[in-house]
Amino acid sequence: PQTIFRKDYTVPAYLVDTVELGFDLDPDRTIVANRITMHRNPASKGRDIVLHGEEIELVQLRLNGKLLAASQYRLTPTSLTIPKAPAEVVLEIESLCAPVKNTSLSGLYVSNGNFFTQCEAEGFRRITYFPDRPDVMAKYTVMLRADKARYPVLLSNGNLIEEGELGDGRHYAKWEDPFKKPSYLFALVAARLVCQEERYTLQSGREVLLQVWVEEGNLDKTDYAMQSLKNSIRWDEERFGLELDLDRFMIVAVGDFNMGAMENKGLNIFNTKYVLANSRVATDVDYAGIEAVVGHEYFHNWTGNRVTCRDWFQLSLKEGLTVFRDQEFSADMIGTDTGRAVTRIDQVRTLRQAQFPEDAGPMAHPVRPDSFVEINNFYTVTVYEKGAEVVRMYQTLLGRDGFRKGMDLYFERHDGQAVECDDFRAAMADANGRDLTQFERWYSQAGTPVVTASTRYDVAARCYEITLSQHCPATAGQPDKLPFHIPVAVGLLDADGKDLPLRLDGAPSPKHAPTTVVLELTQATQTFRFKGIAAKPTPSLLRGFSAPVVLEYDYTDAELLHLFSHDSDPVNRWEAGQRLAMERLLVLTSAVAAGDTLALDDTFIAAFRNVLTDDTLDPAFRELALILPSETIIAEQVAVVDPQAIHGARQFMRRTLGTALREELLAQYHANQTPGAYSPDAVSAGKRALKNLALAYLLVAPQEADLALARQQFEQATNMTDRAAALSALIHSGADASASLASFYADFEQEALVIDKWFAMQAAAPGTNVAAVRQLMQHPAFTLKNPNRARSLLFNFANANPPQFHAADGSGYDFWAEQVIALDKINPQVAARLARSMDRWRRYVPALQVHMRHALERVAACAKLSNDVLEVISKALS
Ligand code: DPP
Ligand code: ZN
Repeated sequence: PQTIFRKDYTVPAYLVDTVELGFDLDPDRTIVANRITMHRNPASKGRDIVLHGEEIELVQLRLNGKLLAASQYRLTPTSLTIPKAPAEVVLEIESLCAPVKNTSLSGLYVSNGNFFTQCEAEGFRRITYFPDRPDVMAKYTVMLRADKARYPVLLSNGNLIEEGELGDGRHYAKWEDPFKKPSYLFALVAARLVCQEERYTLQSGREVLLQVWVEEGNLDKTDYAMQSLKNSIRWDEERFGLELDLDRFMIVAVGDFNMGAMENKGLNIFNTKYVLANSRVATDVDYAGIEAVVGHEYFHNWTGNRVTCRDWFQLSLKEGLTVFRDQEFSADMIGTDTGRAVTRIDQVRTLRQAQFPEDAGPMAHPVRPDSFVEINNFYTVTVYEKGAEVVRMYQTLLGRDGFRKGMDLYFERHDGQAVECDDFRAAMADANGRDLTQFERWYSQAGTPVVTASTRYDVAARCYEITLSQHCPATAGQPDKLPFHIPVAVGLLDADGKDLPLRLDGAPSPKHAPTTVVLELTQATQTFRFKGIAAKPTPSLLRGFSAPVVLEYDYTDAELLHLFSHDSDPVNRWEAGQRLAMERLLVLTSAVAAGDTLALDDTFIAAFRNVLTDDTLDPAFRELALILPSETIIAEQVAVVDPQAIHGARQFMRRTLGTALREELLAQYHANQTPGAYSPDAVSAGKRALKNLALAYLLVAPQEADLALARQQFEQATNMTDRAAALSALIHSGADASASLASFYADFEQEALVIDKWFAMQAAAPGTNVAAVRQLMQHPAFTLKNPNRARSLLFNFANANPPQFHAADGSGYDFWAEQVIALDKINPQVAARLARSMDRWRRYVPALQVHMRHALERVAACAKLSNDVLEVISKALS
């Protein structure tokens, strides 16, 4: 397969002014008529019109009214080229596609009998011939024709301008999008659906129509998505002065979807997982996901749609920025400082769980990649979550107001354009009179920087020095890195745990000295001096996780315990607990591997007890503080990964804590009940989280009473959060949970998203081996064709069940190879995601590596692999 390079970008030879699309929708044979007006791009020397096209059949082609003979154009399986075309062109293209056969869910496809589209990144070319690249922006008019009884609802982007009957039982609807857009934002829906709708008044007084479209039985699950949409609209007005630019905004839920959701102009299409919720079927985590994703897609309307990407290498321009915006939205919706910190801690956990490993593995790439084989493989945690961290750092460096000024300038300069990451950086720099040249390295250099701190206290001078050094490990194609511009927020705690006022040597001293300062590390090594420090303090480094780096500092246990008890920065308070746990988990892991006796010190247990029982702390924070680093995160800390040893160590620690803190856990379990009507608000959700974590700890080595407690919760739960938590705890405890599993299944058989949970919980339980997963695949409810279902069982097994996936005989890897190959025939994008589960294979103990290599080679040897899977597998093996 061909590698595409960022450096090879050229401007399009022709620009499109208008697109008129006509669809005669039929599952087996849809006719697409496409009338494009285009003109030569003065910035290009090209004279050929190059259109993309894939898996579609050309019926006829007219240029400026004249039918073209086959000799007048070149057709390949992926393109249509018209050489030496005139300067002004009207193309009329008729083509055919077969939506019902489209299992890749890219382009126009059928899901549960309804038509949907997904065009990002390169799906539009599977619908019609077109210059399918984001720097070609045009105005679209869309005519949809379909059988009225089967497809009563016909939707596309923008405004409905006409609808009516066609005779023969068919009807039509004509839509017009007043805004220029790239083809990846095109969408249509033809379906039997119903909607919840509402007229909503913008702050400007303009009224807009909001709709959430779902299948008939799901109308009782749309309230939260609608509420989240209204909150998003309000938030973007208030925080960024950005108004909804359309008269109508639609969200449509679909059960078969590769991603979370898609920001098509005015017609967002969503995975049902991020729309449907009521207390019976959705957990607190689901509710939070809906709020975040509804926000995310809505915020794309400005960051992505009004200002879009010049090319797909710039993907983070819209995704990093929009993730940052949805993170800030979710934090503001909670509104409290600890609430914000809790969301921040979640973000740090995601980075460590998924992005740091990616940055250190065979698929490592910069936030703005330099090359790809298949762009769909680059919708990654690096582009999204690390990209969001990069955007967050502007705000950390420039302040909230400075960041807002940069955003304003960005829109002033680029509204209606397709631009680059550099343009965003330039707007931030220019709006604030700052030189952000070095900051560019966050976009161009892959890998997670390591910042090493050392400190020195000078009693006589009452001076405290912090020396920061940085280095970044080599990544593929980038052996040597240059220093990054890293904001490192620090505070200093005195012996009582109070924040010291900070006065930096050489910097102007404000009247009221701050207690947190942002040090800007730009060199390989720099020393910062704090004056007027009366006694040796405890440093709180990288407060708020101010940069996506690994922070190394030789903390003593005493210092960590001090921070864990007192740090005013909740992120670092949490972090101190994670460090205390990690040190011990690493020792325990070695001990398990060596067959030594395992022990956990009382100091550590006491520190956990203190946090668990400290009622001045938010339950949501306490829950996070008591979750141990995951097995994946532990694995990233060791030189050679022995998954069984890591699992054994972590389980030992959980069991020991569960036993030692039994009384306190039970007390918290009872103290954090949430009686009354269910509400997904952060305070209630935090209580449930702490309560259910307590239950999970109790069930690591359960007494009969604990099992009874879990069964009682399972049976009497009035919401899915509590029901699922109890069931999961029961399954993980190793006790016989078959009766509960059966009753859960029977109760929720009709709720696809709940059945996903049923599969997912079993897949992740350490008692579920490969044979059991194969058994679950035989279940009538299992199918590889539905991405959510495939993910619930296969991905959870591969990514969330290390002791079984890494079974010594390699059976987990054989199974993985089989499923990657099977999925690739159905849906390459989903297959390639599963293929990523083997990214870190070279870090495992040699005996496992042999099996892993074998499994990778088995996939690689497959005759017909998609580019998606091929890229992932060949990078893993290279
Ligand atoms: N652009 C979508 C999103 O991130 C994914 N295709 O919202
Ligand atoms: Zn996005």
